[in-house]
Amino acid sequence: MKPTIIGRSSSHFTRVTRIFAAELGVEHGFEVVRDLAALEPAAYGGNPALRVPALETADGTWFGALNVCRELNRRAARGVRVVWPEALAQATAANAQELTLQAMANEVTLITASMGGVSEASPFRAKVHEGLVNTLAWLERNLDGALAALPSEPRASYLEVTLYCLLTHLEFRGIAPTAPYPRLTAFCGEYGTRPSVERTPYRFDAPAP
Ligand SMILES: N[C@@H](CCC(=O)N[C@@H](CS)C(=O)NCC(=O)O)C(=O)O
Repeated sequence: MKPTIIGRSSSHFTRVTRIFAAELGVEHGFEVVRDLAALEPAAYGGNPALRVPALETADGTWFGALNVCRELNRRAARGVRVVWPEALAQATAANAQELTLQAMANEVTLITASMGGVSEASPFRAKVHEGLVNTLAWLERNLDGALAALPSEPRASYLEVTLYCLLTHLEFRGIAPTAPYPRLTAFCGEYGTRPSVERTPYRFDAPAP
């Protein structure tokens, strides 16, 4: 049985796993979760948190992007050097990773809040949005320092993949413009030329019939 990524083509956490699979050369299937309103874990590969992505394998199912990427790496035949979050032993790089993941979570909160009819003027949405925008400004100032702390290429780093998926998703979903951040925009331009990225564009999957 080929491992199968369960997720959505429009999801940034799912895209992280699809990019990793391509970077590591792991053959896999892709199963789309068509109804995010579903309340049964079975609709999400068994994830009781009702979230994507998951990775279904003959040995078990892995919940969450980082878990999925680690399992893909264990299955990889290609010897790619992977830089995991815990390997970031320098403050700027470690903080860039933390802030990138938090910003991805903020984005999920904002999308869910808007789908749930929470007003844009609500203090709840304002704080989540402000935290996101502050984070983008921090990343703009600190990206070069963070990247300098990574081992030299070739590499697949969780930091770069998550950051790329965050920044492009902000534009895709219209959550916050990235044009005001030239360094982040340049990073996306450079990283976006990788075949793993070109093969996994964001798009909205067809809804359940
Ligand atoms: N900690 C999880 C977060 C996953 C997550 O928030 N996924 C979003 C999609 S990008 C989701 O399932 N959203 C559906 C919803 O909230 O209804 C991970 O790292 O994979």
